[in-house]
Amino acid sequence: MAHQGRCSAAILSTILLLCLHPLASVSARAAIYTVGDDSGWTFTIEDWTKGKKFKAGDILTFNYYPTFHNVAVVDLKGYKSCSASSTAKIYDSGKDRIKLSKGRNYFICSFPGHCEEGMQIAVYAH
Ligand SMILES: [Cu+2]
Repeated sequence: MAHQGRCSAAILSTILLLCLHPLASVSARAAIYTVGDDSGWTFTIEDWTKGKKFKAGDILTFNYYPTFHNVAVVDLKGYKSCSASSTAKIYDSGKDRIKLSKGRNYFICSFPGHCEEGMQIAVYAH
């Protein structure tokens, strides 16, 4: 009984969160991925995308300590050079949910040296 209560509470709060979240309108078919799985958004993460098939509208969740990292949305040039332009969109909540656009999506951590240490991913969304 106690277990059941916990589960319903968890489900309820998840539903509540989803309803309150601005991305709640995303189609039910969109998948949600946690970048880096249990390790979260961290160093040497480039290979995490391997073998995954992403679709436009899928959500990437970036979990990390905002004191140490952030997520910058960059273009190919920014990805290759590990630099976020002054106009780059930066997420820094530590629990960011970012919707994939069709085509290539590039994300780096813009803290000095982190992208160079492999804190970057390139995602192709079909
Ligand atoms: Cu970082």
